[in-house]
Amino acid sequence: MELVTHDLASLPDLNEEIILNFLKVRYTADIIYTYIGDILLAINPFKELSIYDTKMHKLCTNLNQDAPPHVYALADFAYECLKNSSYKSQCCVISGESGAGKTESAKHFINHLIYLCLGNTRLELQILQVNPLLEAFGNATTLMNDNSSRFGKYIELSFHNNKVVGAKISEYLLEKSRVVFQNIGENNFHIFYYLLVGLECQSDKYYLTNKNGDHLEFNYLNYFCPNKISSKNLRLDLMEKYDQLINALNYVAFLENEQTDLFAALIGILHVGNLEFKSNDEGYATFIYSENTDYSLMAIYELLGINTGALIEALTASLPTAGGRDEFIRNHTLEAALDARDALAKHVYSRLFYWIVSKINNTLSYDKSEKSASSIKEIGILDIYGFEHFQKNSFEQLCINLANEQIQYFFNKHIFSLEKEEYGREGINSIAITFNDNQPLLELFMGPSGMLKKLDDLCKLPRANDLTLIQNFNKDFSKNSNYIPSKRSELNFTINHYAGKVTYTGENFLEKNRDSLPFRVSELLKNSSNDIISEIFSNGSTPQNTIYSSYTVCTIRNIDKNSNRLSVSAQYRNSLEILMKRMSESRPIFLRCIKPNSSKRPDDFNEKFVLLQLRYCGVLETIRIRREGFSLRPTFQEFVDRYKYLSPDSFVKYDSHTCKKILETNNLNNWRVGKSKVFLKYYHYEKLKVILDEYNNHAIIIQKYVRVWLA
Ligand code: AOV
Ligand code: MG
Repeated sequence: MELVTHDLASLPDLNEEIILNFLKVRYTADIIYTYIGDILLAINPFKELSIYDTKMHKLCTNLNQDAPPHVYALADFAYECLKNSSYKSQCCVISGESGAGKTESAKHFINHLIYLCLGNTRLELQILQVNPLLEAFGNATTLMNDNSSRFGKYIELSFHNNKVVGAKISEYLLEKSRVVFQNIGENNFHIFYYLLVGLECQSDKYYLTNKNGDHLEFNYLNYFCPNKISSKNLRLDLMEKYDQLINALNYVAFLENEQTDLFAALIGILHVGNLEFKSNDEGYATFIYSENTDYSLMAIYELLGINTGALIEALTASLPTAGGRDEFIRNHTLEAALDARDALAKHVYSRLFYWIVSKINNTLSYDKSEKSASSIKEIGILDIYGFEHFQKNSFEQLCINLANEQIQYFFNKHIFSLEKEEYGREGINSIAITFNDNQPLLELFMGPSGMLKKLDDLCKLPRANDLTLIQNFNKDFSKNSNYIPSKRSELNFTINHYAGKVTYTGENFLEKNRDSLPFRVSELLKNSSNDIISEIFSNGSTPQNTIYSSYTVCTIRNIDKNSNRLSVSAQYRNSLEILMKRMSESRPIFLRCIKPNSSKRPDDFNEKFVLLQLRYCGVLETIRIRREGFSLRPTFQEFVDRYKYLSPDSFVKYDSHTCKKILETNNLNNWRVGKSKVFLKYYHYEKLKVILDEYNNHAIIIQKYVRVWLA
């Protein structure tokens, strides 16, 4: 029962100040990992540390007692459990706010698992290439993180005879609105910038320069242009990322023609963003023909493989009934035409993303008939987008924060319920276990008459709009303490999240939830001459991940008319439920990432900022409960081995009687003895230490006298 000084839960005295100071001292010495019992805390260093090398890989194997707290040690523990215990599946839940270091931790965790397998197989190398690939398509620079994940992912590694035999990725709700719009200071998905630089030598093929040879500027990239990159390093960095991307695509078995179609589709999306419309005298949208838009139409024809005349028609007017049986054509307003244009870009991008994920899954899958299912064990790694709080928060932030609420709920349930269970198992009178339970908030959103249900109901009403939605929210939920109507704007509302209050704007909530693509546009894409585009818009081309199947099948029908298509929030809710179920069937491993400051600076430990995170994510509660309860829990054997000299009896056994005798003889109160462990408070430990030291001093003095006497 040695005091492990890098375990917060075993510090003898605990209050917020001590904990913070403890973490700060470690952080200043570049020790970023600390345990709290079984939970690993990681504080983002925002600088390269030499703690991810072969030496550390070696140190963190076979549950080496000398291994420091480290994400490798956590992976090693999971691997040992896989080898030696009956756990069939485990899942590493990585949480923390945006930019705290979740994605980096996930990569280190997987790297170490692969190291431990030591198979050096092609599959292992392919698994390591998945991250750069997914990050190119699913990550972007935001105000909170230069490499922010704009989708959630759960990577499951399958093991047979302790070797990795396959992997599967499930992805969660990509933030597709980023394709067409980014807030000031933010970027589009990384891939676009890699391509613009990487494909420069093939500008003609991909329509990247105009007839005069000038680089084109794209509306969807806020007119970013490779020509204007002033920093040489940035250009080199983008080029390097492009090379890595090609390498990863080759590794994960994307054929050359697939890569060409994929890049063509992506550049095609950028050209879609350059299509321009204006409103005519009757208030209807008309296409603006100019040299630039003509060029983009040509590019779209070649790259996206669709008839551009039909496209302009489909963007400026729609057929109100399925299949166009009705002769009546409804002209679009300017706003509707721009929405249809952007919907096209968003749908193509998100389906390309799911197509990539399913291709990766195909490559990494294993032949299930060969390996008996019962001997397969799994380790899953969950890396979602962290909690977000911007000045303006929209539907996307709501979905992201909701996923974080769900993970927090899972954490609470596991950590605090486990504590209760241990007391129960040991027959100890229950200790008051209180924590900030966020179940009411989840109910507010996900309950049968919760906010998401209301949102879905209104989406089905043609006359409903964002304002009526918020009015409905205010009417139904104002009495809920987690919902605060806005006094400032009638389109806003505030939610009291576990991580703090966030004000959302209801702007475009209905449309984002409907996520509609005009029927005529989806028909055009279905008949595209770009093989990937026609595949992803065709019937039955459902991504592997079942959660999206309903989405893919339904969007090819007439969106306006079909009623059985699941809304975005309904799909999201389903996918979170599936995820939670999967996680609750696994042994969880918790990794909590903490952001030391909000400006991504190294060597800057902002105490207030850290404290807030420790508070809301339940770390302080965990420690408090351990303190109010019994923070030290040696087994009978550990206790007796250490304190046997303090027993009045010369004959000791590893049982409750001996333990009680030692504690009573030494005048200690308030301890408990369970069925296999002794439950002590930190001051018991201190007192026992003093008594033991006295005993040892006496023993030394006596030995000295005996030696003198014998001499
Ligand atoms: P996130 O995944 O938690 O944010 P990342 O893992 O992307 O955060 O980390 C953000 C940045 O912090 C990285 O790009 C690195 O620069 C730095 N960083 C994180 N961990 C380490 C580490 N162990 N060593 C060195 N630098 C690190 V988000 O995806 O936005 O929720 O949505
Ligand atoms: Mg991330």
